Amino acid sequence: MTDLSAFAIVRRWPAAHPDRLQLYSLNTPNGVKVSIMLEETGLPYEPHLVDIGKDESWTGEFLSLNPNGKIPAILDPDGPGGAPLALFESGAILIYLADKTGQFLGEGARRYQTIQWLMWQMGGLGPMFGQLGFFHKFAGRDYEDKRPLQRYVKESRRLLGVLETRLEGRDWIMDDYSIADIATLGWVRNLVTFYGARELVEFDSLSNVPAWLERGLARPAVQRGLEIPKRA
Ligand SMILES: N[C@@H](CCC(=O)N[C@@H](CS)C(=O)NCC(=O)O)C(=O)O
Repeated sequence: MTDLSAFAIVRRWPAAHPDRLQLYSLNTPNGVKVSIMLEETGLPYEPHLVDIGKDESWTGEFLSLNPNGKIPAILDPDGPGGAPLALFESGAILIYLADKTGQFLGEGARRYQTIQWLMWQMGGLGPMFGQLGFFHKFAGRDYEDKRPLQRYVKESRRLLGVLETRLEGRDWIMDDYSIADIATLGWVRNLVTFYGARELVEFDSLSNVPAWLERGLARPAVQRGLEIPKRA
């Protein structure tokens, strides 16, 4: 049996199946990227709920795996060379899981272009939508100065426009379904549902993005992944 006792995180979130990949997460837009990917690939894994509402990602045990204090993170008992591998940052985890399973990334030029769109999500769409959420739905909503909100609304609309153009004549960001779609679907869904920003970003003026979102949400693995791990 695999021994994960050297990893402090298993003291707070014990592994019932230490031979399986351990996922420490919550079903937020960043968290679901990894659960969707795991559901899509069929890799056996054990999800652990890290309740960020209770600051559990800032505990010593979690920080021992991710010093950045954010979900998602994984611990794969069967990493490169058969040694355990701990990883954080959802984009890095997606690339790792794609390489491990040989799925949803491709080779040659296609590999780099997929990573390009993944980085676009990681560095652009995710952070900008997140700021829009802060200023539209959360604490920033009460700020008198509306310029920060306007800035993030404008940038979110622009990014949606980039996606709209990219999806012209394509079902998926890279033609075939890839980790670029897996990274982006949960964020776009969150923007128009949980953040309540559908009208604000003029989502219904788009056609390719809504059709792509619907296509993505129809995938059984996406539906399952969106619920894992869920707060009790
Ligand atoms: N760039 C990171 C961002 C992760 C992130 O922002 N996670 C949020 C949830 S979506 C979190 O853990 N927030 C908890 C906190 O900041 O206290 C990634 O993609 O993994």
